[in-house]
Order: sequence, then C-alpha cells, then structure tokens
Amino acid sequence: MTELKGKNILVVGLAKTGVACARFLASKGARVTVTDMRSEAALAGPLAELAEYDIIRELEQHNTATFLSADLIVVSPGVPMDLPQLAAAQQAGIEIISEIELASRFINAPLAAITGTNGKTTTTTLLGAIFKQNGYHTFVGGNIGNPLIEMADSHDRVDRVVAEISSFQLEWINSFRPTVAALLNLSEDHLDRYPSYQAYIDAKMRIFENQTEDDFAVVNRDDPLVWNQTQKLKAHLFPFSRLHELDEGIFYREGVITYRHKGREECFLTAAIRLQGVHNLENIMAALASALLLGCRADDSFETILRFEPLHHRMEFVREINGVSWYEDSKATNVGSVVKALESFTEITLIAGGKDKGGSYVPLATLVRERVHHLVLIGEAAERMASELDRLTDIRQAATLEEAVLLSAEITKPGGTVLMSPACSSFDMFRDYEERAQRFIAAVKAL
Ligand code: UMA
Ligand code: ADP
Repeated sequence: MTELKGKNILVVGLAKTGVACARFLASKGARVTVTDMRSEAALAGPLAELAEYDIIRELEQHNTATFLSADLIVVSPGVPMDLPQLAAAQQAGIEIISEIELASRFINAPLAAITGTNGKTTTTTLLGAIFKQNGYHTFVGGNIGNPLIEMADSHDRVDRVVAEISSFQLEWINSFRPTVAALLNLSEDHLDRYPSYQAYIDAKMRIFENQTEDDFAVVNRDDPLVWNQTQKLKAHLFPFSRLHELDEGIFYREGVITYRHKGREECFLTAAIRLQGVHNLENIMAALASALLLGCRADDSFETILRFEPLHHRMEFVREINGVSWYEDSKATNVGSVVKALESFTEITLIAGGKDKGGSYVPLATLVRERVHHLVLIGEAAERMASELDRLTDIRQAATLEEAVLLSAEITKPGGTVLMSPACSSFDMFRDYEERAQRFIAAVKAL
C-alpha cells in the first residue's frame, strides 16, 4: 500500500481533505483524479492550491465509470457513505479508504486519537499542549481543521501525534490503530447523516477496532452508554471518572485528580485550574491520562493544564449589561453540549436553533423547565424545537440572530443570564459556527 507510484487513485471531495490528499498522492507519483459535485467556479480556491500538480478533474458530477476504474478511492469526511458510486465501487471490490486511514499508514510516532460527541477539540488541543511542554515534537490535526495527511506530507520530525477524530472519518478505515484512543461521551448527533443513533455510535466505536492489548482505550466510566459499549475491547481499558474511585484509571474526588496505573500513583490539586465546568474536568482527565500513558512527566503535564485557557466559542463570557450576563456557546451544535451549558447557569434566557440535524430536543426538557425562563428560537429548527419543548417555558421566535439578541435584552431581568447555545449547526444562516459567534458578539456589544 505504501507504494503509490503509478497507481490510479480517485479523491472524492475537494475541500481541505481532498486538496491535502491529492497533493500528497501526486507528490508520491500516483495518477490522481479528483471529483467534486461543486462547479469549477465554486472550487476556484482548492483548484488553485493544486495548480502545480498534474491532476485530472471531474467536477459537478460523480461518474460511476471513474469510480470503477480506480485502483484506490480516498473519501473526504463530508461525503456520505451511501453515495451510489461508492456502493458500486465497493461491490466491484475496489479499495475505499478515508483520509485518516491513508495518513495513518505513514505515521510512525505514537498516535493519540480523541473522539466523542463533545469535548474533542478542547481535549485534543490540551493534549497537544501537554506533549509539547514535555519536549515532544507534536503534530495536532484531524477533525480539528488540518488533515492528518499534511503530517505525512511534511518532513518535520514528529514524536507524538494527536488527532481529533469524527465519526465520518472512521467510516472508511481498515487498519487505523491509535496507541491511545479516547472516547469522551456519546449523545445524539449527526442524525441527518446516519440512519439511526446506533449507526452513529457504531461509527464512533470503530476507533478501537484495530487496537491490541498493547494499546489503551481511555473511556468515560460515568457515561453509561460509553461504559456499556467498551466492555469487550481488545485494548487495555483505562477509565476516567468523576464519580468512582478507580484502582486502574484516573478519577476526581474532592478537589484532587488521581492517576493510577500498574501501581504508579500521581495526584493533582484542581483548585487553580482555569478550565471551568464538570465537563472540562472530564476532558482534562482524558488528556492527562493519554499523556501519562504515552510517556509524559506528571509535573510538566499538570503545569500545562493549570495554564490552559478555555477555547473560544465554548461557553465564553461576552459582557455584563444592566445586571445581565451574556454568554456565547456557538460550538454547542448538539443537545449534549447544551445540557452542560444549562447545568452551568440558572435564570437563563436561551437563544437556540439553527440547522436541524434530526435528533430529539426532548433531553433538554427538564433543564428548560427548571432553568430557562425564556427560550428564543431562530433558524430552520425553530418550529420543531418549539413543538418538542412546548409549554415548558416562555417560547418566542426571532427572524435573525440580531433580533434574538434585542428581544433577549428586553425580556431578561437583572441577575439573569442570556446564553446562546444553539443545539444545532449554523449552516442555515451562517458560514460556520465562528461566523455565528462573531455576529452574536457584535450584536451584544452593540446593545
Ligand atoms: N462533496 C462531494 N460529494 C458529496 C458530498 C460532498 O463532492 O456527495 C464535496 C463538497 O462539494 C465539498 C467537499 O466534498 O467540496 C467537502 O468535503 P468535507 O466536508 O469533507 O470538507 P473538508 O474541508 O475536507 O473538511 C473535513 C471535515 N468536514 C466534515 O467532516 C464535514 C472537517 O471537519 C475537518 O476539519 C477537515 O476535513 C480536516 O480533517 C469539520 C466538521 O464540521 C470541522 N466536522 C464535523 C463536526 O465536527 O461535527 C464532523
Ligand atoms: P467538539 O470538538 O467535540 O465539538 P469542543 O471542545 O469544541 O468539542 O466543545 C463543543 C461544545 O461542547 C461546547 O459547547 C463545549 O462547552 C461543550 N463541551 C466541551 N466538552 C464537553 C464534554 N466533555 N461534555 C459535554 N459537552 C462538552
């Protein structure tokens, strides 16, 4: 497989992943074809990045014949698994892989892979920082934004790799094998892509598929679904817990995180940590366990944790005005992350809604009834959210995010909190969650 020269390789999807794969494969001497449903004009940026390479393009269509004539197909995460052309190729016995599968075949350094419905980016970033503080040359990539294959393409020395891994990226793996794989939590997400919640869970569980007893599975002991799904793994099970003391694993109790592995014990005081919230305690334990299992020193690792600042757009304080606190949580694109946000405040005006991903909003019901005084809904999901959360609180709808901010300012009493935590993705009204965050911040600052 590592011999790519002369092979006829089809890259499906031409955004970040497609560009990085095409460039890598072409530089290894493969005959590369790229295909994307978008037009040449829409793909001007990606195409310009490939200008120096001799690559065949097939745009505005996916041609079955092209799929069937490939020796190998590399699929971008945004391309659904049930694409008919992929099904035809699979039936014809053509090898189909994802970008992380391709990249992992060229990675020699120990790989820590982080997945879960929420907390991936925070945990991945923190773990990358810990490795660096310990003196390791570290590559951080994956779903966080820069494809892993960029690492294989560079000639830099790399001692440790930290990869944020989505369910989409795991769909087409066959030998991807992290030394440490962490599963942070599971709750409903991406039901616009998967036929069922179980299908989404099954995709996520594939992160452990090729591990052996020499590898580690760092898993959330307190998430019943995670714990249930991980009882029969081949890897060495290394749980983290806020609720249970563990003989083997990492756990929190009364202001102390304790790490225990094969008789070794390390203790850390948590009082001075800046990353707030119980969910972040889980992210910290997962990152710390992964780091220590992969050779990091306890003192350097904990020093990094103490200094680590929360990432933007994850429950971020914006300002206080007329006794009301405003928080922005634009990265909360599913129900599980909104639960954590609602658990952090009382007397809430919640601004939510956006592109509906098909999951149920009912898991929010109890918290909405108890803590949300006003619910201001925007976007495509507004109607369905309003009907699923009907009569639990005062529900309003706004045509734009700016209108939602003005309305929230009018109806929220001093002492309350206005929280934008959408439970939906942003693509119905914005370019991405960052643009949604910036628009919210601008509107709040203009009050
Ligand atoms: N396309 C087709 N045919 C199709 C479907 C899509 O040609 O049937 C084309 C589109 O026209 C587009 C390209 O495929 O040109 C899109 O590819 P992509 O969505 O895989 O985009 P990338 O820029 O390569 O980004 C991907 C990840 N995107 C998704 O999983 C949707 C990025 O995660 C990731 O950072 C990047 O690879 C590098 O690894 C983003 C994401 O939203 C952040 N992830 C989801 C999430 O976090 O919830 C899983
Ligand atoms: P991801 O990369 O999985 O989307 P992020 O670290 O970007 O994770 O956080 C996304 C959202 O989830 C934010 O709203 C954040 O506050 C929330 N969050 C972070 N960690 C957790 C966790 N362990 N459990 C639940 N929600 C979390």
